[in-house]
Amino acid sequence: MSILYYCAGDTDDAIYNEIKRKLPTHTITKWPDCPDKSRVTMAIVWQPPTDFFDSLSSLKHVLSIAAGVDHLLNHPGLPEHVDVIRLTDAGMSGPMADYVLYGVLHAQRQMCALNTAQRQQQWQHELKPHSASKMHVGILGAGELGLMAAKKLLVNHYTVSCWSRSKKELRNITHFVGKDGLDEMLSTTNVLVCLLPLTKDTSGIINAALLAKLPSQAFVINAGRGDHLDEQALLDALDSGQLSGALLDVFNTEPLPASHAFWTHPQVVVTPHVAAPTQAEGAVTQLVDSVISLEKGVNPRGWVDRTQGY
Ligand code: NDP
Ligand code: OXD
Repeated sequence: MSILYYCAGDTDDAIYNEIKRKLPTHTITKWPDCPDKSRVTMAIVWQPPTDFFDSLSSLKHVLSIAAGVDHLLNHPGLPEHVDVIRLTDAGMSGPMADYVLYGVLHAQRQMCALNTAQRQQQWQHELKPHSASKMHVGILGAGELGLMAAKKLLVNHYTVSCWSRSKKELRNITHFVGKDGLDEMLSTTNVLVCLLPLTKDTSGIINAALLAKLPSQAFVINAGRGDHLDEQALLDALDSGQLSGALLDVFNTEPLPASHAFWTHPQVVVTPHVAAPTQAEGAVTQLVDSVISLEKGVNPRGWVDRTQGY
């Protein structure tokens, strides 16, 4: 069994070294070092370079060191027959739920307006917090991350709805499916949270038409992928007062270009794709379990449906 590893931006090799320690009898090499590419049957990757898959003629499985697999499914070199496995939770749901709660609190406490008032040295005593139960949070995506965020918000007394592709019974959460369901959810959503995977169906979903369906002065949190959002439409909606603010972790171009309007916009909070970073311990446990399952011919957690794109 020969495994090829590549993790863009990895500075300390913690995941690589730990996988090697836990799989001592496997040949694991870090791209581009690989004595015999034709023997590689598995790859463990995050954002592999364009020529990563060249000459991997025996490759069967690709394991993503991330929950999202758009970096793989949009890769021009990914062979069609190869199975893709992603991280599911692996310690990321908790930090993501915290991030969403932070954004909802930002909206509830009117922090965008208060920050502006502070910079202008204005004592705006009328900028009082909204009541939690009257804050309707609508989450796009009811998967590992969306549901954990929903539960955290419920504990904090917010009114929570979720939208997903398949129907679900969720306790204390109003659940919507389909286009009509989405429109119904949007009509009462004060804080819209995007925790969808990026697929052909979800790309550009947060556009001008969708934003216009939200109540006036709504707030947007995007921690899914940058391409879920039409960035100009968001700026226009902020300018018109349709939106009161946004918390954004992911962008059309990452790192966010220095000239981008988001950096200095008083109603936008920018975070550099750190809402829920891959947690080394959880990731290694899941990646190693997946390798062992695949060797036994058992499908691991996180099996990606390549036709659906997630
Ligand atoms: P899951 O696959 O567990 O959940 C995805 C959810 O999206 C599911 O509920 C699914 O519906 C729903 N969905 C997919 N396509 C559609 C559609 N066309 N219409 C309606 N609903 C749809 O993914 P995770 O929760 O683990 O992760 C979600 C995304 O979060 C990742 O793909 C990644 O892009 C992003 N992410 C961002 C991070 C960050 O730090 N910013 C960190 C980790 C992940 P159904 O339940 O019916 O299948
Ligand atoms: C992920 C991410 O998809 O970190 O895991 O964005």
